[in-house]
Amino acid sequence: MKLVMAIINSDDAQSVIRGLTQEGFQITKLATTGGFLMAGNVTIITGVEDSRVDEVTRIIREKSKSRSQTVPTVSESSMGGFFNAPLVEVTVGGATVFVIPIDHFEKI
Ligand code: 2BA
Repeated sequence: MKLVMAIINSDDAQSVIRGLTQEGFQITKLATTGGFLMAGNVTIITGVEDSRVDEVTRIIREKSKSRSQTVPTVSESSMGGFFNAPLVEVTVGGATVFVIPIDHFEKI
């Protein structure tokens, strides 16, 4: 058995969750925040049999798109305080997917 943990853009989260639950996967949705952009994203965790891992990643791939985002950078001034530095463009997933082996699974 595996734990699939997927960090998903908030805009794609509903579509991914619908796709997974329609195929019978049980999921837990966590409200998370990316450390770089400090913007909200969604982390989905689902415990699945090894034979269904490919199906989960296929659904996530189909339902999430990568997009370009322009974000302001903030730098510290030598005089103290902060000032706005140039905008930077980053490509944001899509999804970042981890597949983790599970030693033990039990519902109590
Ligand atoms: P954030 O950390 O907010 O990162 C958003 C996007 O900013 C990233 O997209 C990447 O394109 C860019 N980025 C992140 N750190 C950077 C850096 N040090 N320098 C330049 N650009 C940087 P994604 O790679 O698609 O990641 C989307 C979100 O997935 C991340 O949000 C984070 O919440 C999560 N994530 C990605 N890789 C991860 C990892 N190895 N471990 C844990 N979480 C991860």
